[in-house]
Amino acid sequence: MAKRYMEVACRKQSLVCLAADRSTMAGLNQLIDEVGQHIAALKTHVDLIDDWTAESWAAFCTKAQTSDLLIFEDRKFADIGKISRNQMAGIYDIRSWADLVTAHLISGPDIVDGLQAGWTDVNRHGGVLLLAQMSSRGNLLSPQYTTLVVEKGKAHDGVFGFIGNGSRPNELRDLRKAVGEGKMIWTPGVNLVVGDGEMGQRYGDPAQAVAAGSDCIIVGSGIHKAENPAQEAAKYAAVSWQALQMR
Ligand code: S5P
Repeated sequence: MAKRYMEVACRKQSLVCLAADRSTMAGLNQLIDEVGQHIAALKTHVDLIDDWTAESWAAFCTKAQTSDLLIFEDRKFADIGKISRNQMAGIYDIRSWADLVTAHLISGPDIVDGLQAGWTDVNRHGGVLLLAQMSSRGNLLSPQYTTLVVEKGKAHDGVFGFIGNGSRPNELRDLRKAVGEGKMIWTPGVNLVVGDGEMGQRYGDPAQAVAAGSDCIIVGSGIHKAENPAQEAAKYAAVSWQALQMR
C-alpha cells in the first residue's frame, strides 16, 4: 500500500492527501475534477454526504481511480475485531471501495485483524493507518499511549502506517524516531496558514511536517474551502514535494 501511494506521489510530485470533506456528491465530484492532478490520495468521510446513494458513490470512486488516487475512508474504527469486520460491510460497504482506513487501537490489536478480514471477505487488500497522535487540542492520546500504538502497529502486517500530528513538528519528529523507516506517517492538521482552526483543530506548516518525517500531508479546508482549489492544491503539492527532496 505504501509503495502504491509513493508511486502515485512520484508521478504527480505531490505528497498531498485531500480531505474531501464536502457534503454533496456534486461538491465532491467537482473537487476531484478540479484538484485530482495535484493530489496523491483521496480521503473521505462517507457518512458526511447528504445525498449519498450507492450508485453515485460508485461513480465517484471510479472517477477517483481514473484520477490515479488511492481511496482512504477515514472511518476511525474503534470497536472490537468482529464488529469492526462487520462495519466494513453494511450500507456503505467500505471494504469494497476503500484502499485504506483509519483505526484507533483503544480496543486492542484484534481490530486490525477484523478490518483485514473485512477486505478478505470481498477478496480485496487494504491498509490500516493507526491513530498514534491527533491534531485536535486536548486529545487524550498521551505519549505513553502513542508508544504502545507504535509498538503494536509496527509488529502488524495489516498496518502500513500511523496518523501523526501535523500541527506539532516536534511531536512528529519523536513519532518518526519511534516508528523508524518501516512504516508511513500521514499527517492532518496542516495548513499554509498556521494556527488554531475551527473547534479545537490546530494547524502546523506542511513543509515542517514533511521535514519532521511525514510521508503525506492531509489537507482539507486549506484546499476545499479555497476560492481556487486547484491553485491551492498545486501550492500544497509543490511545498510538500520540495520538502521531501530536502529531507
Ligand atoms: O488527528 C486528526 C486525525 C484526522 S484523520 N485530525 C484530523 O483533522 N483528521 C482529519 O483530517 C479530519 O477528520 C479532517 O477530515 C481532516 C482535516 O481537515 P482540515 O479541514 O482541518 O484540514
